Amino acid sequence: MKALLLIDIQSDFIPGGALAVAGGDQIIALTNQLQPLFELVLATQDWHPASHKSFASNHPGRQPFETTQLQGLEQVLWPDHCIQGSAGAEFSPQLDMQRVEAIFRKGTDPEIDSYSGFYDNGHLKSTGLAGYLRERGVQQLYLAGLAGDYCVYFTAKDALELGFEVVVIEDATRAIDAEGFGRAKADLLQGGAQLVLSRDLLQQA
Ligand code: VGL
Ligand code: ZN
Repeated sequence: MKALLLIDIQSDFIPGGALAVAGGDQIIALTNQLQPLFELVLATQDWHPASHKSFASNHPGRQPFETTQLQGLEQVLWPDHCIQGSAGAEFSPQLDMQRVEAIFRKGTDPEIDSYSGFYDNGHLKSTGLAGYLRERGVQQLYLAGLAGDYCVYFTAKDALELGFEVVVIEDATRAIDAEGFGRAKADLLQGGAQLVLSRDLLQQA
């Protein structure tokens, strides 16, 4: 059984948002078109308290996109984004949510960031996504969403490690940094992930 996981398609990651990913708006109609090909559609939602330590604003004198150490891990300092209950944390209003059966929130612990939909960056706590997928009999996990070089990449990496077959729908994602995304894709291929284009899936259907 295959599932489609929509990663962080939230207003703050869409042009006009606080941590806009260039072209992020261009994947929404496509992900809506892809949804009917899957028996199960799930979503993740970046969901930070205002006090989150991944925000540059919580480190006096530091600027967004600088790096620091957090819980012994390298951490990019982001602009404030996806604050719990804010408009920017909402799913894009253009995103079809009727078929989304469950939403996995991440990034709620102010002390650690969480790019993957499965675990925080220190792999200290699970979101429950792996157990959910196993209980629903999912073997193949298709990924779409934002951002390709952060949350899509780390979700794919964990999914591979957990033993799922991973398919990244390459044109249904956009990256913050093109070079970083190039490295991420090479790493995922190396780890056994597949990269496909949405037209290949839509033609098969
Ligand atoms: C993300 C940076 C910070 C993402 C989330 O969804 O890729 N990136 N928080
Ligand atoms: Zn975040």
